Formats: sequence, structure tokens, C-alpha cells
Amino acid sequence: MNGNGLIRMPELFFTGQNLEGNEVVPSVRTLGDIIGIFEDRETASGMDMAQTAYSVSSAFPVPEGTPGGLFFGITRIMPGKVGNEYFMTKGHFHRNEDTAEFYWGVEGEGVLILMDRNRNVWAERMFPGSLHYIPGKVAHRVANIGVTPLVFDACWPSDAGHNYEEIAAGGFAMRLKEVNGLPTLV
Ligand code: S6P
Ligand code: ZN
Repeated sequence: MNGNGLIRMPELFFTGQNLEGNEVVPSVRTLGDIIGIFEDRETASGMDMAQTAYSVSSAFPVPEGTPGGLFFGITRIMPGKVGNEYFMTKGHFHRNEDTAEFYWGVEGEGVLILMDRNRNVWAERMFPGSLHYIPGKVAHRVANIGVTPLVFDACWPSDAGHNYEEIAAGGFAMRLKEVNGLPTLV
């Protein structure tokens, strides 16, 4: 792809809702992979566990754990609900607690749910063009509240790491549910 001389083609490309190029790492979470995060297990038991809940394409230009580097990822969450809870990401704290992250909305409608170390929960609307600074020591999870895929980008430090265990065990202190047709933290 490189041209002649000093001006080169970039190594990464946005194509629609995906990231493509050199060494892009795709990953898929099926509903079965994340079903434990939802409250309504009875409704869940009747659903197709093989369906994709969300997928992520990431670029890791340096090895995981490198100080000072950056990673980039595009997440695409399918529309859907388990009972009255929207399809959402697993959510995590960073393993290296002081590391922050940017999220920004690209397509669709979502809610970014945040929780600090005192289990205080708050949330921000996501939409094309919304930009979200997630400070260190704040857990983050995104729900798709619309009827089309929710696409957002993320940029985070290469030494952030992921602590999924704590959220898997204790969840967030509030759940985002559809109440009277509106997304509501309960
Ligand atoms: C990584 C960044 C995102 C998420 C992705 C899926 O720090 O926050 O790329 O990995 O949105 O969410 P989760 O909680 O399943 O990793
Ligand atoms: Zn993160």
C-alpha cells in the first residue's frame, strides 16, 4: 500500500462500522458469553445464546503493557434487550487503576454507565459526535438503547489492562433498564 517516497498510505482504515488494516484484532461476544451480566435469567433462558451481542476490532501497535503507548478499538453493540435491560458491554475497571480512556459515539444511540470506587453510578448519553473522558478508577460499560447498532470508538493506554473480575462478581451498583419506554438507572 505504500506509495513512492515519503508520503505513505495509513495502516488503518475505518470501513463503515469496522476497523481494517494491518494487524487489526477482531473479537466477538455472543449473548452466551455475557449472559451473566443480565438480571432477568428467565427471559434469557429462551433466547438464542449464539447471537452476537457485540464485536470489537482493535489495533495494538505496541505490546500490551507498554508504558506510554496507545490502543484503539471500535465497538459495535447490536440492538436488543434481555427483558427490560439493553444489550451492553461486560464493563471493566482498568487493571492499572490510574489510567484513563476516551470513548466517542459514531453511530446509533447509547448510554455510557460509569461507577467510581465508592460505587457511585452515573451515566452519559452517547450519540454520533459525543465525546466521553473516562477518568482512572472509574468502571465503564456501554448499553445500546436504540434500534440500530451502536458504534463507538475507544482510545486507551497500552498499559491500562482490564479488570473484568470485579464487575463480573459485584456488577454495577445500578442497572440501566427501559422503564415506561425510557432508559432509566434503577
Ligand atoms: C478497552 C475499551 C473497549 C472495550 C470494548 C468492550 O479498554 O474500553 O475497547 O474493551 O468496548 O467492552 P468490554 O467491557 O467487554 O471490554
Ligand atoms: Zn476501558
